[in-house]
Amino acid sequence: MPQVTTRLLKEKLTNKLIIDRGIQVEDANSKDMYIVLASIVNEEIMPNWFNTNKHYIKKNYKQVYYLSMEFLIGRLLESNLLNCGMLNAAKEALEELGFHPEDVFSEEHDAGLGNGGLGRLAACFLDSLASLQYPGHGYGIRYRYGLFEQRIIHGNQVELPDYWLKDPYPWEVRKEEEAVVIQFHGKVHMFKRNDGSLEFKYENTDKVMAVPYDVPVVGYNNDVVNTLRLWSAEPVFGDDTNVSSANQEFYHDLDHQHSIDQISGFLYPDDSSYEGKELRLKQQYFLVSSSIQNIIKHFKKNSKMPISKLPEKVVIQINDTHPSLAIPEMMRILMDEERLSWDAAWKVTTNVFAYTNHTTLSEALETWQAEMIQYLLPRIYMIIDEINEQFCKQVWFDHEELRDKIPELAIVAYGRVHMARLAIVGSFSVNGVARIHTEILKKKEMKDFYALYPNKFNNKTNGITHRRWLLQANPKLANLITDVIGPQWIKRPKQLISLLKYSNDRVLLDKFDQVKNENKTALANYIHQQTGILVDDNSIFDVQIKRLHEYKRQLLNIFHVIYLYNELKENPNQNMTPRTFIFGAKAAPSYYQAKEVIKLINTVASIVNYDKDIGGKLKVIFLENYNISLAEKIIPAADISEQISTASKEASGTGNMKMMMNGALTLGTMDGANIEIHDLVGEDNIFIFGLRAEEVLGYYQNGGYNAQDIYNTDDRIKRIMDQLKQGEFGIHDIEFKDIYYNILYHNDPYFVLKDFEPYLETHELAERAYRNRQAWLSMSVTNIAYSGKFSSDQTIKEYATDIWKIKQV
Ligand code: 26V
Repeated sequence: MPQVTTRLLKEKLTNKLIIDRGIQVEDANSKDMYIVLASIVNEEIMPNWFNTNKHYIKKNYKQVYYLSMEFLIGRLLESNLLNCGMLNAAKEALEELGFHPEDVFSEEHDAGLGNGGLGRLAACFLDSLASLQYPGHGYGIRYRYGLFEQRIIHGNQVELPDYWLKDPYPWEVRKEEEAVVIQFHGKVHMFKRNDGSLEFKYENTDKVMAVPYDVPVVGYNNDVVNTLRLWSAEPVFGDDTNVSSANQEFYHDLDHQHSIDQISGFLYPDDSSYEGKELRLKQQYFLVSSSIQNIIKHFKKNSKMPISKLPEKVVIQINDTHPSLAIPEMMRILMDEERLSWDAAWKVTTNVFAYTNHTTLSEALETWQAEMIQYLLPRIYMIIDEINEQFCKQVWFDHEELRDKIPELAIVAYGRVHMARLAIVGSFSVNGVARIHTEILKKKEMKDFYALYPNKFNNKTNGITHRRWLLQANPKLANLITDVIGPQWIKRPKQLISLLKYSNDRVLLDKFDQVKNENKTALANYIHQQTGILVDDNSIFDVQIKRLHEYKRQLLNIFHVIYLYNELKENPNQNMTPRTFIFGAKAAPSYYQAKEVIKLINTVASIVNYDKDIGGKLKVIFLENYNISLAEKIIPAADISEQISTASKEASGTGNMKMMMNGALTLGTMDGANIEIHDLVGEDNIFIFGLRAEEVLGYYQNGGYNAQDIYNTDDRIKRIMDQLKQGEFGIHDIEFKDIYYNILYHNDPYFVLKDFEPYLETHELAERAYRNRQAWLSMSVTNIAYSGKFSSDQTIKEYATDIWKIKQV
């Protein structure tokens, strides 16, 4: 794209304000500015979008489709400007016209169509696909309500609906002509055709229209624009051939209208425990049926190849098991509509799908009541049943050694459909998201499947897009890096490694110091404006930002804070580097224990932050409504990145990578991608503590841990636990009995007490290290230098070569 100059942009903005909105710059507010700037960016994007599509069709490239119930894309104006090469000019133009770019960008409502790591990963992958010029697209749902907005009221989480589409969303294009019909319920009738093949006809189905809204995915400075296609559920009106008159009548029933609206109504806000709700199942089938229909239609129209060749031109990645009904849906279309035999259809299907697993937590594993699938999706259930039948037979006859294991391998067992098993059997690739996670899948969680299909299993360590998480979120650091090593790292993030040469260069370290300090001051100002609390920008910014979950152990973190507070109360003059503990976390609305922890953090904050005795040495900040745009503010200012999950529980983590890339040092357990960070930077550049995964798994298997013993022998812990139970926090007499009992009477399932002492000692090490400014900065630069390895560009290249077999265009 030609570089747009500041002068030209100013002119365009001024003209557009007049022509589109009838106002002059002097009278415009930041929202007007946001609207016209987005429209100017769209003018750049649209021709490239059209050309990219045309080019892909003309060359008939193999395409990858990323199917996901979640895409946590956040705001798009700034990243689209960045990727179009217009960001600097736009910022200058806005400033010269009297606006703060930050205010203008903040007018955009975050697209929060995801819960956390899994949804954000999908968004990073789309950015990398387009930036590396891969033909790859996302399919998801256009939820009218994204992840709830969190307010903290009297220390408690309160959820508000996130109506992110209140204002027109400038990045979507409705494509009515591409709508498809999805059918639920009804009866299936089977007929024999003259040639002996079977025909299936559906009767009395409930039909729903899936209407796509396309969002452009802009590559970085390369004119590529891929597509994120989000489906919206609408009633089927008019004299559409598929709709019976009974059906039309049926939709006059408002309840039904309502139940259709619900399908793309809201994102399920729980990523911690699986619940077998029918609406969620409807959402899943709605996504996969519309997407698979669309993919096949596109293939037939553009490739002019027989359907049996689908795997040569199409590969579909399913993001966790949530879209795994795509496998029987593909079988259904291939057999019932394309008239392939079972065997031919199975061959195509199992060469098209690849599955990524994102968790080994048993409470998150999806299984559906067989009867529910049978009632909602009768034809799909028949197919699942047949897949199961054939699979079990195959194990029985070809793998005698696994015969006993059939109940644990069967896709349908004891009245439930096991989605991970379906996904493994129906895919040619199964991957975990960090080295340790994949090893746990192979050796433990999916051991028997690994024995059956050793070649399917592979690892793809997660990554993050350095464009959003460094270039865009931390322009000062990005510019400094470019000043030092030149701009090549932007296209090839692994070249950040050149920074290593400078990790002891005093002049340079001072500049890094200055950037970090400016970012901390900016965050301190934001905190002040949001909470009224003044934090010391010379204090250590210790950050834990992620969903609230017991295994992530925000509780361990706040225990440490309470310990420090107790120490300071006893000895206010002790020599301690001031610390600011920053939290951001949403709890699933129904997750009681998680909500108690939020309340505890806020209660501790309300005591510590106002206690004059401790001389401002300790501050606790809980920033409400943690989301992508808040992450962009916090991460550049972090000194310490808390990654303290119970070892073996965090599949990968990606916040760990974002903070590393912004110069924070990880204080964490040997879990998920922390291990790979540790192996890269070396033990001198990271703070590792606590039980190892083998030890945790060993305790689970053989017992041998007793939380009560630690409570009885460690006075520091006893004191904290008793304070919780008795509500003995200064003026507040709120008690946290449930936390107390949960730990002591359930034997501390996440090993909070067990890891407390090593955690505390490691914090002491970190505090001491922080006092040596040069040494700290040198560690920080070392971390940035190695972080290129965690660019999602690297991850996507590995998916593309090992799994997808697609080429950069
Ligand atoms: C689970 C469930 C359970 C059923 C109801 C709805 C629902 C929605 C989302 C999830 C997601 C759980 C899996 C997940 O988010 N895993 C995270 O994936 C990240 C990206 O791979 C990884 O970095 C995190 O470690 C992992 O926890």
